[in-house]
Amino acid sequence: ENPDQKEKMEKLWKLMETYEPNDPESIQKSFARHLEYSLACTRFNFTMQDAYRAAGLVLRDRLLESLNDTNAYYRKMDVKRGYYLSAEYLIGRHMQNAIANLDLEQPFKEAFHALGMQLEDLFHEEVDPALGNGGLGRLAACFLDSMATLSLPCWGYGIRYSYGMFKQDIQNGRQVEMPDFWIGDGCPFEIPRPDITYPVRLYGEVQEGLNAQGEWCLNWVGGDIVQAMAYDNPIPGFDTYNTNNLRLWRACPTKEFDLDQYSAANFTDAVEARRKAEDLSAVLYPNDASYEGRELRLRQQYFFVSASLQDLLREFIKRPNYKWSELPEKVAVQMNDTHPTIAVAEFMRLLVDVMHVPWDEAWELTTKCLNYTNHTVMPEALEKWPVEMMTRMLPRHVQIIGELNLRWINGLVAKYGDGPIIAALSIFEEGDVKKIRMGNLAIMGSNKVNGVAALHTEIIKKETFPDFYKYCCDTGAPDKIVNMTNGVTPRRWVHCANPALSAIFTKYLGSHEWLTDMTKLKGMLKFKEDPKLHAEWMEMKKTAKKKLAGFLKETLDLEIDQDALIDIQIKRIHEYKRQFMNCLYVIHRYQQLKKMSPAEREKVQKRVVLIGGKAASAYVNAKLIIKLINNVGKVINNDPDTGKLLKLAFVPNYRVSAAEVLIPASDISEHISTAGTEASGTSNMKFVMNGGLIVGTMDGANIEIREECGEDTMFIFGCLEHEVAGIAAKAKEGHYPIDSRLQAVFQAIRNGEFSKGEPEAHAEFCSLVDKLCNTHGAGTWDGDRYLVVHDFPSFVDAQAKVDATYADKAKWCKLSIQAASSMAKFSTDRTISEYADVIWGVKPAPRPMEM
Ligand code: GP0
Repeated sequence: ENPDQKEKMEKLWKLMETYEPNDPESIQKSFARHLEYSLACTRFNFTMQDAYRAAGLVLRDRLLESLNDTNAYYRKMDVKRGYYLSAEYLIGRHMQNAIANLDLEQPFKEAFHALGMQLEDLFHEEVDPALGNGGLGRLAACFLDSMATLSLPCWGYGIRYSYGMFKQDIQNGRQVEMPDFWIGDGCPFEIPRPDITYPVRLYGEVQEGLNAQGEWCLNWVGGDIVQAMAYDNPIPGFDTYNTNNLRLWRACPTKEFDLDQYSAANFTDAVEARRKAEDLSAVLYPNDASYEGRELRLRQQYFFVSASLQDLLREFIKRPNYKWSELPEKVAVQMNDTHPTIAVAEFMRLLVDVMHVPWDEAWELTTKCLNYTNHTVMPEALEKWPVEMMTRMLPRHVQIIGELNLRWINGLVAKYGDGPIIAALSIFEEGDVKKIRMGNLAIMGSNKVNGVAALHTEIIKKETFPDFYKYCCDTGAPDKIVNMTNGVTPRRWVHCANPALSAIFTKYLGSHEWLTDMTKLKGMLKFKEDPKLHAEWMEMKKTAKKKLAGFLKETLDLEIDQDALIDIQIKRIHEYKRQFMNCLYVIHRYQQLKKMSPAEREKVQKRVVLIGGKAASAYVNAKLIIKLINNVGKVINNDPDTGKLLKLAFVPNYRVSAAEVLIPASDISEHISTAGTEASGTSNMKFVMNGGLIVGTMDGANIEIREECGEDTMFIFGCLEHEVAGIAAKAKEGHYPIDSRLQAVFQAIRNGEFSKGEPEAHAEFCSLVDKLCNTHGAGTWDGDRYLVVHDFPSFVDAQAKVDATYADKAKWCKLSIQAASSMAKFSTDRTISEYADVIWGVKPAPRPMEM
């Protein structure tokens, strides 16, 4: 309007268009500016922590430029967008990854070296954000990296927990949980957005009323309203100018201070009520592959789902002349496990009640936009919420679900008549406590449903959701259930975690193209017997082992022999993952060594066995297994006969930053779940990409890794998935023989060899052993549910084969190179391209450098 004002604004915009230069000197200047002006440090007084922070702000400036321009580009191109809804993101440290992906490695190194600082030291100052439990959360983080790298217009949505995954302390061999207040002094890589908030209602009631158009409608009113405030986490792609966003929601009290409800005398109660709103995003539930039916957890889920759907719909309706029928051409949503599946009902509510889209059209849009990933076949992980609880908290949603179910069941009865399939497919589970099955709701409301590895997807069809699969086949849609084999990002897990290996690949292949196209690694195969490469490869492993040795010295005061074979099992502690079996094997190996003469012992391969992982705080047996591992380690490591030849250590507080040190150093790693129980596994992929070989069962993605890398690269043992039921049936009848070597191990435990002076621990260890030996329980089998006893002998054989193979260094090296070079399939770039093609229909939109 005012031409003078406009001119001034244009001047401002011009100023805002100038980008931060990336030469070393400019980086140094930015760094100094942030130290002084953002952090108020002086040249006489700043710490490494300050230096890390200032370096983080230097990166943040550059991330913001890219994030803003990428968003503007997506809007301009009016692209279809993908939205990943996940209650967990195990993102890990940002700094090294951001430097690599922004292509700033060289100038950063130069800039900081010239100031007398090592980048590595800065990286170590960063807290490791742990907003996830394990595989599922880390997968979400790898997915974000690939979405950005593939220039896909995809965002992540989740919760900004104030307390992430607990810190695990080991006291007297037992896990002790410590709070992880990761936000502490603030994180330079997140951008709080007080301007982006949405109201989220909880509780209250549904009233009949009239909408703005004067039509009859149902209104959800009353209850509590919390505000969801956005915190943006820029996700830069590698070798692209795109930076995507991970938007995490924090719960805040509503802004206006509503004193009507409270008299002035109750001022402090009013403040207290507001403070309670913050509980919603306070803490991550530390359960993995099992849920704890807590009301606060459902509130968290609804909170972030509602905010995310409101946000993405607002983006959709910002487009000029939008039509609801276009929604599926512009929006694809992925629900990561059952955690965000209240989205089915919330999407309907927003469309029908808020946007006034007619019911049938709304349902069509919902089922075209939403998709669901299943991550486990453990029944204890499939969430079910009591109808009573959900009706109190989300009354309108329960109405919607009831209506959806009525229509669904009517259709099914018309098709199949009344019968057990109807009860199986219903969203409601009858019983003393009537429940809403989130898995069923998710499948019904989704366009595609996927498993995370080939075997897992087959099991979903045949065992987890057989009736749904039958329905899909009967209605001509068998491909509603598809497989999307998991992956990992080679940027974090090879390039950043193992720079020596990254350098080898780049040198032998002549470019770093392999980092965005892992099929290029096939080019390494012709060198797999080249002695020069062998020398460099072994040097690479040595470097990684040195770093690991430093880490173990620092965290455990443990000294390891650099010639030892490094054997690692790091993952959540679970009975199905069988850390217990691994520990039993180590005891067996110890017993063998003890029996030998000193001369015989000389010939045995030295081994260091490392086991790490967190146990859910209420998972009694998992915590016992941790205690057992610690006690066994103490005995073995301090025995002068064996201490040099065999070591067992429990690595405390396993987390992303520890994985980055452990994985590159492994010779073998253990992926030994009972066949049919591990959906995929993803650390298996990281280990092999780093030249480690796998001891594993025919389970999850192990099967596909073996297919890609060759049978000779994997030490396979144990029963097959289709054999499990037969073995269990026989065990129930009492036929379940225990190998004599395992008997000897049990005997040692029962004799108290690993619980001297600890009567409580002794009783606990005996209870673990007794459970394995109890072949038939009352009615259901409560014995060795995961077939440790059955698989033990073949596990021992597989370990013997490891030692024999390792003795031939050239052969081992060849297998290591062969395996690492055959891992293209397990890059999340491949996984995400498939999601984008088959499920989302989202296309790459690389933005040009200059906008
Ligand atoms: C599966 F159900 N997973 C769950 C869960 O609650 N948490 C979790 O981390 C994991 C699987 O156990 C997995 O096999 C899988 O690969 C991962 O989800 C991602 O799909 C472990 O790596």
